[in-house]
Order: sequence, then structure tokens, then C-alpha cells
Amino acid sequence: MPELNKALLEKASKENIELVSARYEKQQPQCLWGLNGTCCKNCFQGPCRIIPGKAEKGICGAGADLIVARNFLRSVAAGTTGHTDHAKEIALALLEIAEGRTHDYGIADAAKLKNLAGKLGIKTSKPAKKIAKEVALEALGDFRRQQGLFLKPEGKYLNWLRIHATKERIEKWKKLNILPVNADAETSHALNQTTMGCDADPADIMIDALRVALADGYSGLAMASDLQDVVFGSPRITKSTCNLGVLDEGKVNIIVHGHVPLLGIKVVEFARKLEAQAKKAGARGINVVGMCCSGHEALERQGIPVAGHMLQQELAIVTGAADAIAVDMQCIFPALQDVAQCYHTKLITTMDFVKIPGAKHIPFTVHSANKSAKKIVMEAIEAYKKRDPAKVFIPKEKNELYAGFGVESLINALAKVNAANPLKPLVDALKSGDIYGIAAIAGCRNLKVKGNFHEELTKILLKNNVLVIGTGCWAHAAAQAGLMNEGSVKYAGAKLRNVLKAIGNSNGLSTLPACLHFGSCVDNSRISALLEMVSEKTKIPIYKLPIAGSAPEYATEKALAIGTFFLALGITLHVNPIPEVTGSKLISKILTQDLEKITGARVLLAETPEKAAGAMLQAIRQKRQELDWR
Ligand code: BF8
Ligand code: SF4
Repeated sequence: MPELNKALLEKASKENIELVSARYEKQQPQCLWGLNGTCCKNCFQGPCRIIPGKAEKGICGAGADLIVARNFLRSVAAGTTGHTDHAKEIALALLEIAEGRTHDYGIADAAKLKNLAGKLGIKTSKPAKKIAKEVALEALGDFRRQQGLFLKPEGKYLNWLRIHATKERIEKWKKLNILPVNADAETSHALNQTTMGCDADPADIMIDALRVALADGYSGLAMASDLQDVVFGSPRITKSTCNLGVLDEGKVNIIVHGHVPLLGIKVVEFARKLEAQAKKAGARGINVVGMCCSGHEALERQGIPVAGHMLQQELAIVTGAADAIAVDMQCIFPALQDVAQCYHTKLITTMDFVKIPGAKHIPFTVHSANKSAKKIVMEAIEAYKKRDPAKVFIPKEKNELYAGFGVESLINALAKVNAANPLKPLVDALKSGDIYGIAAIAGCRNLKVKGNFHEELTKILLKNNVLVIGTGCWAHAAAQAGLMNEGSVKYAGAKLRNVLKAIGNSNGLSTLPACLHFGSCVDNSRISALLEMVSEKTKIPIYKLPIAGSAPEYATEKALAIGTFFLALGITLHVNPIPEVTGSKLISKILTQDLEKITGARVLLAETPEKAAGAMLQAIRQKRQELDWR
């Protein structure tokens, strides 16, 4: 079980507050059919469970392989909707901005807008808003382009895949017949495909999971990151602080939690504007901090401190110093209100489809953003007046971190080393072995895993001169463990340390941090973009490069979708906990072996950080040998 803030856990226990770990214990032992993936609830003759030797088939005749494959595809599709819905919100917002129907948001990065427009084939010699309209329509095209089961439009596929993927991958995916046409259609089609009496071919279903995952990767992750950069600005390398110690006893504390920065960035803006109101209420000011991916979005663009990962959300309230938590969507525990009602904390929901009984609902749209953000901040100030000082305990855990890495910011930093050819220092270091390989670590925190998997795995890889880049709750964990500040280079092997120092020195820093914070979970697109760039530059397909991924504590369906996207890209991926596929030998074999012949990547299973690092290093070593990079 990952370690959490100990003193706060004790406080919660003294105050008789039930937290996630207690609920986890009460769920033990967890259902074996659920864990091995052989429970089917896809029709109401069921639920059916596969019992080897007794009931090898469900009532309709579906066997273990089919049930496992269908469940897998359904989870990937559900996870994908999280990201495609997110991307669509930003595309729609951009259209409202472009057409002047909202003035609450603008265009913060016109250069990125032009760059995207150029890739999409849009003329850029016109005013930014006109370009923005066309870019938004091209983005929305990825949700509108129609295809039928009997009508496949020749050669049409997602715009966002077309502008990002490497030629090698597009050819590969075309041959596999998995180029997605419409991001929404892919996910709804997956539900039809897996309902009772449709696709009965488990291998076919697994290949189709790759198609859905490509919709996730491009018209979910990449589109969300791209358009958010346009509206809110691209990330810059920035220094900030992390962990629950970022809450400030003397200030009104507002936590922004969820995923879509439309909310968080506005709350930051209005907190600045309403400082005087907070002072009138007796506070020293307003302190906005982020939770989960909303935190990363505000951190990478504005240097806002990040309070914590998914498993720390309730603990933030236990501090007694959280005056308001404003949430949008995803990874928001329904338990937040149960904990909030024990304190003065105001839980504020903002989206029509994310409501929590007992919480205050302040609808937040792109048209009402300013008004709603102001209301949220005023609610927090009102709540602050009711704060009980006797209940306040802010833990001392707080660490410095550098964040804001991504293709643009990294290229800028590398350009200080080699202005004419910025990627060259990185590629040279990879070839020479100064950087032995690149590890991309992503995903959640999960109580099911033993110990601090994220931190331990990262440290072993660093020691072996592997450059670690990552996102999401891994980034919270790594930063809290001191793996993202300047002192963190001590964890890097000597060769990697020299590279990090050289790049850091050229940028006025003593060093780059040991591992690079690549942002929120949609920002996994920044990782794929970097790898795509290295692949294009070296003319070596991603699956042949010394790269390995890991989702060592994944918990959500979204993480499964991202993992499957990495596999489609050709990134061999360690996952933990063991996926819910063990009830089918066929599906387990497809993921851990056969997939390598299909996309060039496979799943690595390992339940300890040592074993995971060993498997990832072995995968990297093999690629180096095949490339003759010793
Ligand atoms: O999208 S890593 S627990 S916060 S799902 Fe959620 Fe997992 Fe954290 Fe952000 Ni990502
Ligand atoms: Fe059972 Fe088949 Fe219905 Fe699933 S789809 S619940 S296996 S009858």
C-alpha cells in the first residue's frame, strides 16, 4: 500500500473519519471473477461467471476468452470517453472563443495555434480568431466524420492522428485496419460490438481495442493538450511546491480538483482578483492549489502548487484548512462530501453530469466562467469565516519541484545546448548510452500495490541511467519523494547526471531534475509527441528505440486506455496490478507475447519495483543491442 501523510491519517482516525484505506480493507477479499475478468454482465440472462471444469461458458455460450476480451474493450472504451469528452469540451470552447460568443477566455498561445493550423493545412495569414475557428472545426470534425458498418470512407481517419503520428505507424495501423475515423463513434461502436450476440472473436476484439486506444491517444489526449495550450498557454519549465504542506493556514485555501483547466485556471484568476475580499474576512490572502490532473494543468502553465494525488484528496480536507474544493470531472471520490461535512469545507461541483449529494452545485460553462469562478471564490471566503482553528493541522510534508516539461519547453532547453539542432544532444546521449533509455511512467496511485511502487521503480531506473519522464499521479508521487527538485540528481547514475547537469547549466540551473514532469494524464500526448519526434529524427520506429513504459499503480479505465495507446505506438509497457485478463490464457498471451508481432510492443508483468525495473531494463537492453547501440 503506498504511504500517505501519516500525521493526517492519525488525525482522521482520532476524529473517527473513514478514509479510502479503511474502505479498501472492508472490500477484502475482492471478487475472484472480477479480478480475473471472467464475470459478464452484458445482458440480463446473467450475470454469468466462468467456473473452470463446471461452467466453461456463459448462458449465451460466451467462453472465458470472449468475456475477458469484451470486458477489456469495454474498459478501454470507457476510459477513452474520459479523454475524448475532455478534448471535445476544449474544441467547443475554442469555437466559442473564435466566434466571439464568450470573452471569458482568449487565445494565449498564437504561435502554437499557427503551428497546429499549418499541420492541418489551414492558411495562417489571417487573424488568430479566424485561424482558431478553422482549427476548432477540424478538431470537431474528428467527432463528426461519419462511417457506417457497411460504409467505410476510404482513406479518412482522425485529423489529430494525421498531424501527429509517424508515417511508419500510420502505414502499420492502416494494414491492421485500425485507423479510427470518428472518436465518438469508436467508443459507442465498442459498446455495440461487445453486447450480447455481437462479436464472438476474442482476438478480433483485442485488435479493435487498439483502434479505440488510438482515438484516445490522438483525439483525446493530443487534442486536449494541443487546444489547452492554445487557450491557456503552453507549459514552461517552472519551479513550484507539492504535497499537502502547500496549504496555508493564514490564507483562504481553495483546491481545484479534476481534469479540465477551463475551471481551475479561472479560479486562479479570480482568486487573484478577490484578494481584498479575503483580507476583509481576516485572511492574509487566497491560496489556490491543485489536486490530481487539474493541479498539473495549473502547475505547468502558472506554477500553481500541487497538493496531491488521487489517494490524498480526502486527506486534504482532514487538514481542516481546505475552505473550498472546486471539482469538474473524473477521479473525484464520491466520499469527498462525507469527509467535507465533518469540517467547514465547501465541496463545489460544477458540471451537470458530476453532482455529489450534499455538495454545492455552481454550474460552470464557457459563457458563465467569470461569474461562476467569482462565486466559487466567494463561497471559499465565506467558508473560511467558519473555519475551526482547533481542527486545523497542516502537515509539514512539502517539497520543491520543477514542472512544465513537454516537447516545446524541452526543445527550448535543448536549443540552449545546440541551437541549430536541438534534438541532437538528446539523440546523441541515447546513442552513446549516456542516457541508457527512456522510461515513460504514468498513471494513478492504487492501494492494491505493495509499498511505494512509483518512487522505488523510478529510483532504480534513474540509477541505471534511464531518463524518466512521466505524468499524472506518478508525477505527484515522484515530486513528493524529492525526485523532481535540483537535489534529485543524486538519484541519477553518473552518466545521466552529467547529461542533466549539462542541459541544466545551459539553462541557468545547476541541473535538470532527475525526472521530468510531463504534465497531466492527457499530457501523455507530450510523451508520445517527444517519442514521435525522436523516431522521425532518427528514422527508427518507436518500437525499435530503447524505450519502455510503466503504469505501476494504474487504477482507472482511463489509464487502461492510455496503456493500450502506448502499446499501439510500439512502447513495451509494464503494468501493475495484473490486468483483469488472467481468466483467459489466450488474452493473457496476446497481451504479453503476440502483440509484439503486431505493434512491436508487449505487456510486462511484475509485482515488485525491482522486478518491474529488471523487465524494463531488459527490454531497453534488447533494443540497444538490436540497434547496435552498446
Ligand atoms: O487522469 S493518474 S488517478 S488523476 S486517472 Fe486520475 Fe489516475 Fe491520477 Fe488524472 Ni490520470
Ligand atoms: Fe451471460 Fe452471455 Fe449475457 Fe454475458 S452476454 S451475461 S455471458 S448470457
